[in-house]
Amino acid sequence: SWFTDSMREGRPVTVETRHCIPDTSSTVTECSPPTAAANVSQYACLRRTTTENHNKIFTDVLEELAENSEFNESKGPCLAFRRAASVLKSLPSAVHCLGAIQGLPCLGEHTKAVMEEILIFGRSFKVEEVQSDERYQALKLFTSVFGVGPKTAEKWYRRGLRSLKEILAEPNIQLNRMQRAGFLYYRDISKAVSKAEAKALSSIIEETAHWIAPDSILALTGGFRRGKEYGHDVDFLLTMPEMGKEEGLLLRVIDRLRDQGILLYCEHQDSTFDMSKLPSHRFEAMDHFEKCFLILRLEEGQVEGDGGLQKDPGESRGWRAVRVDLVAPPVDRYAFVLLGWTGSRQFERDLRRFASKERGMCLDNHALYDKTKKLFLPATSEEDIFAHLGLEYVEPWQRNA
Ligand code: DCT
Ligand code: MG
Repeated sequence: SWFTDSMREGRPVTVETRHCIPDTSSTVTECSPPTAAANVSQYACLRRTTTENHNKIFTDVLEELAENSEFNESKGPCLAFRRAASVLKSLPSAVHCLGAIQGLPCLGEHTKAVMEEILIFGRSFKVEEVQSDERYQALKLFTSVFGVGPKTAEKWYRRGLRSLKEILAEPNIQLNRMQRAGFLYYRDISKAVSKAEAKALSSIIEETAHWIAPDSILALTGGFRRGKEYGHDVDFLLTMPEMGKEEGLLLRVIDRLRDQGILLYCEHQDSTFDMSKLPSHRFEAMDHFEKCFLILRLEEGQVEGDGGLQKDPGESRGWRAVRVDLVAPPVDRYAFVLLGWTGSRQFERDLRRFASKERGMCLDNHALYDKTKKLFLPATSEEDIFAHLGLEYVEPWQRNA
């Protein structure tokens, strides 16, 4: 209906030539055969998704619609759009007609209507409507500031504020410390972090951690572990080979970064982890391990190879600010934290959903619990966890769901 509304309103239409006219009723059979739809699972942990996305023209739009639903607190539609995008990301080739998606899981009516618009017109009027919406624009802008979530963004929007400038000029708004840092380094931290920059930061943190404890263990997690070229931050896991020895390590690393003059901002959270309180029954987005959210200063000379430091053209300063997250669990939780922090978010969501729905198990960043046998399943590697779940191992670079 969005699509017919747009036509009725006489909006300009660009028709792109496609392999077939995406009319589901008659031309389906003229399309290239469906992308082995029967083999595509509804669970991202049963799919392999590399960073090579052949269906970006659809997934970008669907993710934007998901974000809009999130702002409207429409949880169902939000999840539906995210699941649909995730399925399309796993396909080995581009979808050229609706026939090719027949039988694929998680593609609902709304998603199909959006895809149809894109196939016929090369654009989505639905998403253009969202993009031109004043509230969506404001919430997207406000939540792009480090430390600003949808709740705060909504509050500012309701006060009639529309730009970052207006927020900074409003005397009655009390920004917290994180938000002040978010505004202060906005230009830098809203720019993507490159793989070369992530590598440089790995070296810095590794050197710092080893200077404090030569046997400390540092692992890259998040998008860069999945092989992404760019990310919004760099995520690490830090621990010690002996249980309990990780206590105090993170604070010492932070102190050392400060002494080196590269700590621009630090929010440290103490551990609230208590094994005796597991398994937790309500779903928790975040884990209870000690962690910190940092902004670090990265020097030009520290970044090797292609492009060097990511900065604006004409920017003369030889450094940039970068967001870095560190989590420091006890070593017996290593595998669960590594798996949880490697993502992607959609992959993690489906891994937990699969564990619960298909195996009667409860998985989070702390542990894997068998609800039938009423016992915790130990793991020292990610492979152990996949094996407990009866899943084929999925490499980090195949988890870009
Ligand atoms: N994570 C999660 N649930 C959350 C937050 C994070 O499961 N509420 C996991 C998934 C990925 C990992 O932690 C790191 O989070 P991000 O840095 O936000 O994700 P990313 O995949 O590294 O993406 P980006 O490249 O944008 O940093
Ligand atoms: Mg990340």
